[in-house]
Amino acid sequence: MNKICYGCGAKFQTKDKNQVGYVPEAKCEDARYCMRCFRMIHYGEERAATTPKEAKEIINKINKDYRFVIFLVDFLNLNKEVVEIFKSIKKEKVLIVNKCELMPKHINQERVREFIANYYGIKDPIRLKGGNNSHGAKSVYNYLESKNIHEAYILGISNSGKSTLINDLIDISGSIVSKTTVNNKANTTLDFIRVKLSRDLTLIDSPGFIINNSLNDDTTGKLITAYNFNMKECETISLLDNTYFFKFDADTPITFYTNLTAKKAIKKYFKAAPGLVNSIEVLGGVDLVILGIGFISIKKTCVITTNIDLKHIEVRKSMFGGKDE
Ligand SMILES: Nc1nc2c(ncn2[C@@H]2O[C@H](COP(=O)(O)OP(=O)(O)OP(=O)(O)O)[C@@H](O)[C@H]2O)c(=O)[nH]1
Ligand SMILES: [Mg+2]
Repeated sequence: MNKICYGCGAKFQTKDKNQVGYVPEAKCEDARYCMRCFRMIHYGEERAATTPKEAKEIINKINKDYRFVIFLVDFLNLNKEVVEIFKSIKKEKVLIVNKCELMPKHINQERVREFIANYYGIKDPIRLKGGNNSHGAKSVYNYLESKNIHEAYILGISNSGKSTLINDLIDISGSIVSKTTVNNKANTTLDFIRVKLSRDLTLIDSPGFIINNSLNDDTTGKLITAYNFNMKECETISLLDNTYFFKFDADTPITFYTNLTAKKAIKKYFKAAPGLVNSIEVLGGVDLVILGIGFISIKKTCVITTNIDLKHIEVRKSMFGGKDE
């Protein structure tokens, strides 16, 4: 049997219900989707795959190919590792920073684009896209048309919206081909899926890259929310129902951006917080990027102590600006 699932790209198999690509023997002839995708599409089930495809395997394949690359990351998950993966793709490519409609409304997106190019040293074109609807996808469609690109890979970080983009482009092009599976958990797409939208445009969906030092293996892609706090000297905040703690040694306003849901995404914490053994000194106007969780924008210079191992944290200049000394 050589068929692959239109939803996730896994090869069909009829032997093991618990492995990817399973379809019941009786349905095998006509099935377009494996059981896992069928259940995600029709019953809204959220199921992560057990083992994501290796980043190296994807990059090697792409670098041997001739096609253009569209690379997606959502602005919440932009970090050095993602940029390194992007730069390791030695092809003509464009970086699409997605879910930008969720940025605070006062943010000048053109400045964010310039910031990303300068701070991360990206020479390739960068485009900000927002909205999982045809409006956001139309700009990508127009871009491909203007560059005369007829075939492209859609690569990027898991859960960044690659399959959604393909489905929106299917709608825009008026094609009736089967849609790919979209889900708010990571690792939905399991292998490459070639989608021929028209005579002039073929796109290839791909499994997402997973961030190595991510603190979160349940990247449920809910809405990104911004939480504002005024920290006073020696106050502590706890994140995500008392999982992570940050103590500030000086007064500073902060904003925490995350798409993770918790009863208390962030709150002030007045007891002695456990495990505050790692400290970082930051200047005003930086983001503390907590891999897999989001980022905290910090306005003023301070020393922060935390229970998080520093390999999960990156300090960068603030993406949205706003030093407040
Ligand atoms: N807010 C917002 N959500 C989006 C956007 N694009 C996609 N999403 C949501 O992000 C989640 C992941 O979308 P997918 O298209 O499955 O992401 P993917 O990159 O294909 O993920 P994998 O196949 O797991 O690598 C879904 O809940 C989408 O509805 C966007 O532009 N804005
Ligand atoms: Mg996908």
